[in-house]
Amino acid sequence: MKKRVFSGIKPSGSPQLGNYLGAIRRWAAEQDEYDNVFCIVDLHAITEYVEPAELKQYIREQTGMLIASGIDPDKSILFQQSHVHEHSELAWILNCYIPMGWMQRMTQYKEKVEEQKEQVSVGVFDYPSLMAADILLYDTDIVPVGDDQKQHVELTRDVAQRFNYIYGETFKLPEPVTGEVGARIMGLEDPTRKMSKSEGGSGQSIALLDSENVIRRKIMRATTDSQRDVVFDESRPGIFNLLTIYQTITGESRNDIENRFHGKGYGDFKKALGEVVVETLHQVQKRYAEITADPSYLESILKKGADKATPIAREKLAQVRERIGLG
Ligand code: ATP
Ligand code: LTN
Repeated sequence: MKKRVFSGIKPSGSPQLGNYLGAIRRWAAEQDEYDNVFCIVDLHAITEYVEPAELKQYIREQTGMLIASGIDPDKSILFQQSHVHEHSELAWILNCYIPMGWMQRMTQYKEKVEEQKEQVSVGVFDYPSLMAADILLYDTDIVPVGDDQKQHVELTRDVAQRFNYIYGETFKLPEPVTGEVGARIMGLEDPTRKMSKSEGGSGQSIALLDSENVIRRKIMRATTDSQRDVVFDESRPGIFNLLTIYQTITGESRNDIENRFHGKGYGDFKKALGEVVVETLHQVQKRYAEITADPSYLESILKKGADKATPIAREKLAQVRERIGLG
């Protein structure tokens, strides 16, 4: 039997290069090895305000991008979180087994509190519980995530263990798996913050749907430093990040890349990087345009995905309810 993979992506903005290199591309490449469940986590997206029309659009973009990047909806289950009500019900149940202290230690939550203070929503605080529900409903073995999400998967394991301890074996303990290269693509303007869909100015991230010119321009303007050598030096976060993007896309070794750009300056390297990124995204964009030409196609995919996910989630939730005494 194949191991089950579960992963989620938030429709909180237009998908960006970090999502593609750190997550989507790998999900697609490893699709045949696993039994996959990919979820557009719309209930996670609303933990921070999104305009309703934009949310709809982002859900479409995210779904279209996954398919354009090679996720095959006949091989993998691809669905929208809120279509399967069991996710929110299990999240509530798990809430009752998660101590406040565990949640208060979550880095992502702490960062949001720093920005938003008391205005931070209860949804942001409770986010990891819903994420744990997503994962645990499907007897997940592996959760491929970027570095930023590891802590949430650890919390998922902790609450699963606690529940199993009280009520007997119910949940499988998932393993977080991060790629070695590309697990954390940083922003172009501020390379000390990660590239993200929802944060930073428009020059911070490369959207997967950015035009060729915009991609080239953003890369040419990316923050570097006053040195010249194109080398992987972690103390120079700007050029280090650009080199990491290059390495992730081409799969070449650091040595080979440094040799290629030996004696050349940042400008030459940025031009080459622009070409590589444009080339990669061109394929995805072409496929995306084909998929979205039929407006009902994505809806029908999500409907089919929910039909496949629901019986799995329903069975697990019924077991949980029974164990607790709600059944
Ligand atoms: P947001 O800006 O709303 O926080 P995000 O762009 O960080 O969104 P998510 O939807 O939270 O993206 O994450 C989808 C997947 O992409 C996750 O597996 C996440 O770890 C990965 N990911 C997100 N940003 C990066 C990044 N900069 N580098 C590598 N992987 C990333
Ligand atoms: N929190 C994740 C998105 C997410 C997820 C999940 C990832 C929600 N539920 C379940 C893996 C498994 C994020 O921000 N990237």
